[in-house]
Amino acid sequence: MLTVEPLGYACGARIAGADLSKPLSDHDLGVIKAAWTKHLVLVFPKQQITPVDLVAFSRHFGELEDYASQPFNRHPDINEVMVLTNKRTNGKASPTYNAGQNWHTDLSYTIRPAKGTTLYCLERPSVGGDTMFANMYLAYETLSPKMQAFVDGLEGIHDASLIQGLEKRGPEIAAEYKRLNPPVIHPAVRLHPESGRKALYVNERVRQFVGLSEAESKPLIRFLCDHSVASRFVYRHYWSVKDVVMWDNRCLTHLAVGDYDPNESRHMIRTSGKGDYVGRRVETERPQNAARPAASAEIAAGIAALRD
Ligand SMILES: O=C(O)CCC(=O)C(=O)O
Ligand SMILES: [Fe+2]
Repeated sequence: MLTVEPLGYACGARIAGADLSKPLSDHDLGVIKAAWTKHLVLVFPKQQITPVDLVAFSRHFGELEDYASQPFNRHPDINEVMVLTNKRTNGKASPTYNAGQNWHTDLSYTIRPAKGTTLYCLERPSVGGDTMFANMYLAYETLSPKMQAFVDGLEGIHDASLIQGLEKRGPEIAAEYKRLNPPVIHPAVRLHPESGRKALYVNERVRQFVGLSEAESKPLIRFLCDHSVASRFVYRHYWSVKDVVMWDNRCLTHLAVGDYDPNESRHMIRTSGKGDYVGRRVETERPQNAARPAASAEIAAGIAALRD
């Protein structure tokens, strides 16, 4: 028998009584899906599972990402499993040692951002290394109606170069990451297909809004980021080894807190579900603009220069 116990008001619930190393019954899967829609972050404590079990469990919620856009620390045999670790290999720093350290939603810098993510904790430092989750339904719903109407009409440009600490992973990794992930456009507000609620889809990896100048965008992005991660919207997960945590990237942002001793191991494995929605590349904007008559392009460039 599964039990669902809320862990936070904003989001988060613990599911007790599940053994994710075994196939799930339709009934239990139904309970988990309903709890996920309601609580957004689910914690399954004390799981003894293999990477193959993690894949099998995650597949219940849809097709999995193969992490082709970030092929830096995948499991040696399973492309769908990413290894998030600060452990060094042959004296070299792990390319995922500082993953997720600014507020983000997974793979939003790709054209098909991850639907959900499942993380399994194998080792944790003695103190610190929590993960925080912010409820982006509440972030949207607590904006004033005028701001909601404005943000409803915006699209954000998500840029992998805004991943905090990307350059610290090494120049080759940073360059390859950016090459594989040119900026993409996603709506600033997304309707969640299962809950029917609108969620803010703006985070610290958004560079600018389409049609607004950088100067206009920056303070609004800052405001929305700060507003969305107010403590009353946040659940903070304190990890225990063998926790499996799954979250919904369509209505949450999250952050890995980097407050731990780098000499202690923090080691996790992860899967992500392929998104149920596809955005578009920034480049697809250009041909439309380029198609304008030369004279108006010149005027537009002049106005753009004044605006910036
Ligand atoms: O390591 C963590 O706590 C979370 C890292 C992260 O952002 C992720 O797995 O998507
Ligand atoms: Fe993440």
